[in-house]
Amino acid sequence: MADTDESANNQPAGYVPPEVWTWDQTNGGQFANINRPISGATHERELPVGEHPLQLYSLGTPNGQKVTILLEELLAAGHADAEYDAWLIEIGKGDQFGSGFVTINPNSKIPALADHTLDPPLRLFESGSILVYLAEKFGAFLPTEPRARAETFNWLMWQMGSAPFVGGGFGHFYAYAPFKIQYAIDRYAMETKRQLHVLDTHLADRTYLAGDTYTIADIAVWPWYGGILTGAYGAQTFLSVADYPNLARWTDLIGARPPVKRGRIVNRIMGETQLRERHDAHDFDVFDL
Ligand SMILES: N[C@@H](CCC(=O)N[C@@H](CS)C(=O)NCC(=O)O)C(=O)O
Repeated sequence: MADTDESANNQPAGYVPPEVWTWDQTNGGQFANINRPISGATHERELPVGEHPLQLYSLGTPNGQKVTILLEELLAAGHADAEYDAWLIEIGKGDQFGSGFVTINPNSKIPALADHTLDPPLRLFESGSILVYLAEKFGAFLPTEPRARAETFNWLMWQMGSAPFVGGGFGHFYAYAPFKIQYAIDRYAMETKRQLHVLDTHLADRTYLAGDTYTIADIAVWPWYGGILTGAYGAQTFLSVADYPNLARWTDLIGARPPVKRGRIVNRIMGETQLRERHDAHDFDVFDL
């Protein structure tokens, strides 16, 4: 905590943290209307249920894309029981605080999934948990050989722990905060570049993150770090992404897979190509993917 003599340097100048933090609902920022210091539902709203075994409630952010990419990969690999309905949860409108969504995810964040092949349906939240559940359920994209399996989990857990520094740290302060704070941008740009270098170094002599096999680790990491390399936050130049050629090679390799091209547009509400909801494999037919 800053000492009061230095408070003139604080942002805003003169700010000193009070003894007890209180919620200022007018503190601005892009997410001010949905951020709350408490959990739970704000309104009653049941979730829709479609005809497929898996019901996904999500948005096409990097965390959402992980699940839709895996589902499209499973379907492409012949696992017909991976058919799914992808319902749109607009987090900017507060859909994640509806009572039905909170029942599936008490943490009120996308993605959330319900497996209706079990009675009562099994609920899943946290994208890493969803990836592991689906990979184990279908016996796919998760190696059984101990070293490759351990590497898959190493990189999956790395992604889950690391990406919040990219999204909630760098992305927030570089692209979304209501004003630019050099200290915050420097801190998180440093960490984001460190993470990009970790991946680039690891991928120098491996095709995929776990070695020779494409796994749920690649599926988890690609939307975040492939996203940075291809334009997320408009930060390619700022972060000098040309410094990471091995990561660029891997980004292109994963991005060229047809199931990845399909999965990344599901529940998207921004950008050129958007499939707001997905209920049928033919929903992709209108796109030139
Ligand atoms: N660790 C979670 C993070 C999920 C997450 O942060 N989801 C964001 C969108 S990418 C969200 O739903 N935010 C809504 C909110 O915070 O109210 C996961 O991987 O599933």
